[in-house]
Amino acid sequence: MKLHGYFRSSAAYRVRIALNLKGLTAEPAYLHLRKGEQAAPAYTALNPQKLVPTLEDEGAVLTQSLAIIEYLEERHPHPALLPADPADRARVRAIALAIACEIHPLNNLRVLNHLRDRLGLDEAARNDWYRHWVSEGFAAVEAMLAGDPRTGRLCHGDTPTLADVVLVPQVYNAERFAVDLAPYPAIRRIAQTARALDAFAAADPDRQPDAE
Ligand SMILES: N[C@@H](CCC(=O)N[C@@H](CS)C(=O)NCC(=O)O)C(=O)O
Repeated sequence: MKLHGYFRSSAAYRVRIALNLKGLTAEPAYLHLRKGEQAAPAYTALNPQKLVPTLEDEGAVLTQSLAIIEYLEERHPHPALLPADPADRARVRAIALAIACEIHPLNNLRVLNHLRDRLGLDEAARNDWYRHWVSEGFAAVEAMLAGDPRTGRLCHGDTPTLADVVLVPQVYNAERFAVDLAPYPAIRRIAQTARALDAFAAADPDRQPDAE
């Protein structure tokens, strides 16, 4: 397997965590997003969206981190990242999607660049945008976690699921942009618990060979 990514890409970070949880290794290939390497023709031939990550496995070229993780789940079912019960699976996916679909795309590098280059927003305004969407999204995720008895030491019970795999990278990003996380005690507690696990710790952006 080969994983095309970037140390700070939270979508690639999700896939690194999932690979580690499943005891899988992928040869890394690095693209420097701030230098625009995701737009190079050799890469867009693999990923026409010009986004990381992309996973290559046995001739298959896979894009979109959640599709990649579900592929890994199907190919390597143990340990499972989704619970057995359909309603529980839907809950775990809903937490993951609340982050991956409702928070992350609004704060992507290309969105922040557009706010700067086309709409003329200065850094303070861009940071305000960033923090607004994380805060609004995290308020909802906090309610989903704090208000549900199925929440345990982690998002769903005590073993890592897809929800934790998506939550931790978003918390890392929020910290980088100095989002106030005080209003989200369940998120903070769960992220701290998950990050202490080897699979999460080894996937941390600051521990990747391309980290700056
Ligand atoms: N929904 C996609 C999001 C991928 C994505 O947005 N990747 C970011 C890094 S986290 C990226 O490549 N950004 C490049 C850019 O904005 O130009 C996924 O989950 O794979």
